[in-house]
Amino acid sequence: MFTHAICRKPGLNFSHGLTTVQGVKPEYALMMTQHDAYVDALKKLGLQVEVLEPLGEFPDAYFVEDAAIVTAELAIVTRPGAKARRGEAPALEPVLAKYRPIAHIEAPGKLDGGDVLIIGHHALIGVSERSNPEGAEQLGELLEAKGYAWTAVPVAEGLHFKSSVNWVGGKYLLVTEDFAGMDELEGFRQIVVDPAETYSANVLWINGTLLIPKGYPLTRKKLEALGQPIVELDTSEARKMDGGLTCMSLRF
Ligand code: CIR
Repeated sequence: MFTHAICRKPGLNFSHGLTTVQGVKPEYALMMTQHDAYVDALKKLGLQVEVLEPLGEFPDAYFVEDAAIVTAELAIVTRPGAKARRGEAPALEPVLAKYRPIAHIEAPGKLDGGDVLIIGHHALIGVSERSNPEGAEQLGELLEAKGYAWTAVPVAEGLHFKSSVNWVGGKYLLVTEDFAGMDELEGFRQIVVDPAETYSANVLWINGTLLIPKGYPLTRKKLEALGQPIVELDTSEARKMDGGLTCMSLRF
């Protein structure tokens, strides 16, 4: 169960962040409305949410998930794979230090929290364009020292591992077709997202409720079968910046 979350408000410059999405204009006012609704949803689910101010020269900094990994035992300050985002991680350190002892991913390791999915005491660590094998290994060793097992997973599609694979409770993972049936995911039951709705693989389990992006009815239907409460949140503006529900908070 989670008791806390850390979020960061998007800045006026949020549309200057990294993105592969072309031809659509992100709207600041709408982004803020959607971010407020996201924070409210976390609070309604019982979390104490610390909302940080925008981080001036880092327009992607509200995607706080990438700059750290927080477990029950420690907080690991990452070394984000995109150079333009690297300064976001040290800026989070004093905040995290209020809650947990701190560890770091060191060069040449690169790691984004969006590539890390921890389920119980097992970490799936994506090796992607942003996270390299050294980063995965460093995180794996830090976690092993605390009693976790870990598996590296190649991420050939999508920005991060969690763009395509997320835990939805029990033994279930929600996965895109590209990841369905992968050896590294053995032992989990897989709910496969319809190819027309791949973005909706990025869902967020909070204490028995599933937060899902608004507008993906096929995924909603598949998840309803699990019998958990579902809350839909509009993520249209984060999506324009290649982000989604998991990216906008650290939960612990
Ligand atoms: C980036 O390209 O780094 C940001 N615009 C999006 C990061 C999304 N984060 C995530 O999936 N954990």
